Amino acid sequence: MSEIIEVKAGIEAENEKYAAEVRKLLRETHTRLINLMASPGAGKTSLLEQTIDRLKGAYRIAVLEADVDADVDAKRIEAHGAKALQIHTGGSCHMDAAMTLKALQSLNLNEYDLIFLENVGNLVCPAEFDTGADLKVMILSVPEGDDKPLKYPLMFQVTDCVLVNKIDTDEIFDFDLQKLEKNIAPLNEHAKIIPISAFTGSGVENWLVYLREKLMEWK
Ligand SMILES: Nc1nc2c(ncn2[C@@H]2O[C@H](COP(=O)(O)OP(=O)(O)OP(=O)(O)O)[C@@H](O)[C@H]2O)c(=O)[nH]1
Ligand SMILES: [Mg+2]
Repeated sequence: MSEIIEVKAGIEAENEKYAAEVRKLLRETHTRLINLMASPGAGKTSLLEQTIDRLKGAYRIAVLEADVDADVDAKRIEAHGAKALQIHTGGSCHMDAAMTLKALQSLNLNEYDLIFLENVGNLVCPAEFDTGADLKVMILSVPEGDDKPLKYPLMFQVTDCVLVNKIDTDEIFDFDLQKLEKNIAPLNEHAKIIPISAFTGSGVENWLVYLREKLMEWK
C-alpha cells in the first residue's frame, strides 16, 4: 500500500501552536484582536474607517492590513488617525497564526487596546486558519448575493458575526435579507447578523453596540 502523508492535519496542528502563542501575547498585553474577513471589495476598509472614526476617542486602535501586494488600505486607515501595519502575505491567500504573531510582535502592544486584522480578501482560505483572534467577523456585501452561505459554508460556520454591508443597494441587487438569514441558520445558529452601510453609515451604530458589548464581556 502506498504511504499516505496527512499534510493538512500537520499544518493545522502547527497553526494551532502559533494561535495559542498569539492568545498568550494578547492576554499578557491586555489587547484584543478582531479578525475581519470578506471577499475583495466587500467593504472591509470602509467599515474600519467608520469604526475608527467612532471609537478612536475611547480605544487605542491599530490595524493589520494583510494584502498580497500594495499599501493603499494602510494609507486609508492612517488618514483616519489609527496606526496601520501593512503586511504582504507573499502570494498567500490568507493570514495564518504564525504571520499574525510576527505582525503583532512588531507592534508595541502596550500602546493599543484593540487590533483589527483586515484579512486577505476571499471567503475560502481565511476561514480555514485560526489566527488566535478574540472575535471573527465577516462581511457579506449585498452585490455578492444572499446565496453565499450555500457556496462558502465554512466561512459562515466559523464566524461570530456577519455584517451585511452595502445594504443601501439591496433593491438594485434584489437582495433578500430573510433568505440570507435562512441560509446561515443551519450553519451557525449563534452568528449575530447586522445589516449595515459603510457608505451611508446606517446600521454602523448597531455593529458598535455589539462590539462594545464584547469588549465589556472580555473585561
Ligand atoms: N454603495 C456602497 N458602497 C460601499 C459600501 N461599503 C463600501 N463600498 C464601496 O465598495 C468599494 C470597496 O470598498 P473597500 O472598503 O475598499 O472594500 P475592501 O473589502 O476593503 O476591499 P479589498 O481590501 O480590496 O478587498 C469602495 O468603492 C467603497 O466605496 C456600502 O455600504 N455601500
Ligand atoms: Mg480593503
